[in-house]
Amino acid sequence: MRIEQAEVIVTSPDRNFITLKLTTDTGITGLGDGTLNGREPAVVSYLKDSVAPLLIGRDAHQIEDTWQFLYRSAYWRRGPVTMAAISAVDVALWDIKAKAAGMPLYQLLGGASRTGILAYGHGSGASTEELFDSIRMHQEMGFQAIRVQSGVPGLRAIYGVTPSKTDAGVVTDPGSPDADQHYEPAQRAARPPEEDWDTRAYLRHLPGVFEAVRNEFGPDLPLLHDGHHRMTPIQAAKLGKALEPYDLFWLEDCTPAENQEALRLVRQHTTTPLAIGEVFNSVWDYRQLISEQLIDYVRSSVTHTGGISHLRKILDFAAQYQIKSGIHGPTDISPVGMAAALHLDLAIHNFGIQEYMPHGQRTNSVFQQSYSFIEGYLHPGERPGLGVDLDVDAAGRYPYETAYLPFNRLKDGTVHDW
Ligand code: CS2
Ligand code: MG
Repeated sequence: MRIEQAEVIVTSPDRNFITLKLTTDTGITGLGDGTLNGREPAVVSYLKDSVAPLLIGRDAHQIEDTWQFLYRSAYWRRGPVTMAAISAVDVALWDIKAKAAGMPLYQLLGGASRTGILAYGHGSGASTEELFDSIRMHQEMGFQAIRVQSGVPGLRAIYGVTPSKTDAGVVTDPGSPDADQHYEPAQRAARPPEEDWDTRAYLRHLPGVFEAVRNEFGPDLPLLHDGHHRMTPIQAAKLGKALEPYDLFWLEDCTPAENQEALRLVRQHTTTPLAIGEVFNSVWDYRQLISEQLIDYVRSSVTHTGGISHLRKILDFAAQYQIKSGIHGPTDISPVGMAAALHLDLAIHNFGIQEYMPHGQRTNSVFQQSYSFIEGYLHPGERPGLGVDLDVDAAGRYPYETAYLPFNRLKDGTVHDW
């Protein structure tokens, strides 16, 4: 079975998505997600100019050889653009192979290790009242685990919280007419939007938010929080310790982890579980974090980490240290990338939890997916392959629009992680 065609499909229903579609000489097609929020054109060029021409004529069944060829023949190693492009190829080939075998992709990964995939939703609010409303709405939608993101007094805008009444991160129903109320961090603009930040104000405010949430919703509800790379290690240690009474499921991206040793300091001070890795793109970014058990959850998405083939290897490495998956699943992971995550989630033994921000109505008109969300659990479905189809005509109705993620400046004007 040879690859005959490689098409890069750019579409921007609720936000920009980059999809690779491979077609074989048997007529079987496969889809892969190469979306890199705020840097989509770079992945489009890498795929079109440096990858697609090399795929034509290759045996579509040779997934591992294609992966190693694309990784090593480029000479230059790793990086988000390269690994998103390799991921799109890898996932499209797994989609093809599973369709050729006539079974859902998870069956090729070892079959189901569980009946459903526990998901967490994005609870958020500029105020405690809005936050409580958002948590209740997610519970009504069936979510049994909730991420809590809150505004901070004195800050104009903050990651994960829309200033408006509309709840950040989720619409009441993915197909609802207010889907365009969806929280989307990347803003369609000619330049990255600037937001403000004050770590000390955040550290003073957040423990009180979790105390209020625990008092309102009780001790059992699994609660998560995303620090989004904005603290120093000692600040992360301070927050992790302050949140221990509220028994978080995890504290995510508590400090930038390019310096993996930094997590040793955090680990010394707190037992709050740590999740890291959504901005990482290879096993090398995790080597120390996993081998020294400095984290509890691997946050990478399939889309940004070289695909199913490479993320599976990372998760198998993590399993040796009792570290679990917490695959990244915001709306800037397309339904194709989400489906790939779900097949992996279902098959691996060391599954932890899956992030789930339902896509909006326009996105669902472009990507027809077979995955389901029922009473807090996701399932990829039983269709052969990934279980996602892309309507090329619908995709053509939403042309790419330049969009950038925000960045932070501190009060003195210093640029800071957003
Ligand atoms: C966030 C992401 O979901 C998360 O954990 O960190 O939404 C992140 O802000 C976006 O993926 C950036 O594109
Ligand atoms: Mg995050």
